[in-house]
Amino acid sequence: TKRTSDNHATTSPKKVKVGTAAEGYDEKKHFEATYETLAKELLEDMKTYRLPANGLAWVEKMLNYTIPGGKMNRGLTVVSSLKSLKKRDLTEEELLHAEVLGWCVELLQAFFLISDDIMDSSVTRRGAPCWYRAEGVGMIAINDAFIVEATIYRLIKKYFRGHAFYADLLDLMHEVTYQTELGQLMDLITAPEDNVDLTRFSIEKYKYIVEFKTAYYSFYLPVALAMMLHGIPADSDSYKQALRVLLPLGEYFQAQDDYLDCFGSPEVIGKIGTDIEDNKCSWLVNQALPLCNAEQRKKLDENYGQRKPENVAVVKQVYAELDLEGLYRNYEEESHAKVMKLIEEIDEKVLPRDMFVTFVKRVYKRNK
Ligand code: DMA
Ligand code: MG
Ligand code: MG
Ligand code: MG
Repeated sequence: TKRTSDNHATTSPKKVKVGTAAEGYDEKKHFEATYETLAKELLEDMKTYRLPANGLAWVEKMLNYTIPGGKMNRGLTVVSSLKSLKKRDLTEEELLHAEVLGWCVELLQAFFLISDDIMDSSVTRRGAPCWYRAEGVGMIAINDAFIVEATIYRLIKKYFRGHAFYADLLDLMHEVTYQTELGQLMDLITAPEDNVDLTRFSIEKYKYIVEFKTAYYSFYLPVALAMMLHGIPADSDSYKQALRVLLPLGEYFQAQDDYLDCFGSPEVIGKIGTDIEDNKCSWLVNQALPLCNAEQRKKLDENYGQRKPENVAVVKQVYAELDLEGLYRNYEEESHAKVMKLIEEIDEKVLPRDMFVTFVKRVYKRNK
């Protein structure tokens, strides 16, 4: 994003060339401008349900609080993936369609995050209080999450109702939502807060949780949506090829998220970590368990899954003794090499390799 505006520092960097995919437009700003349009359209649509003025005002505030302002990696990936598939700049219509589906992924993400923050007892998100902790919101956030999910289907209906792939689009969204909810279920029931038992954790359980709670919606979905827009039939084998790269990439991304939960800085990642307090089957604890000696194991048993800062500090001290940061750096290198190798195995005649490389670049060695 900086890259594009810097290249055009001589022209007005703020100016958004809306409606054209000509060379030099700012992909991120254009995407953000489309959010404004879609938010207005969703509010207009709600008026057809005779939603009273205070309801409209609530939804407007809620959408603006929970939808924009993130990294938008998932949404922007629909646009960049369609470009890779077309091997050229997009027409106005193609760009709009990719951006609408990009925002649908961001809406799905907001739906999951609003609920995830309640279930994880999180405090902040994107540098502000989590929506359920915002003034006057509380458990109304649960219904807000449902509304956000429903808006996805209002947009898809508006923009794709007459298209040949409408049913496939709905199927894909529902499938990925279901997968994510199953992943969230396993994430939550593997972390009962009243019953800390570290023998419950394992790398196998970890892999299931992250594949389902993160990889499908964050990595497969944006690419699969672009593939559908490109006209690749839903039963084509190329979706399976895409999964071969995108699931391991998603696993790496969630390990990063778990690493940053403990070692990232809240000002940069915009959220305060809660995995240790929440007794989560995190990448870090799964690395620590086979490495620790009896004394360290005792400390973990006694201090993991406890809400008091002094308990969390003991766990972090054990993590430091085991050099989990160093271990993570190695894992990062290995995962990158593994994913790049999987990309090399992609058949160019089926899918463009640069589509995956672009996605890897968005997430590799991120610090937020
Ligand atoms: C993320 O799990 C998964 C979903 C479906 C939101 P998480 O609780 O680790 O995410 P975060 O660290 O952003 O709260
Ligand atoms: Mg969470
Ligand atoms: Mg969670
Ligand atoms: Mg996390």
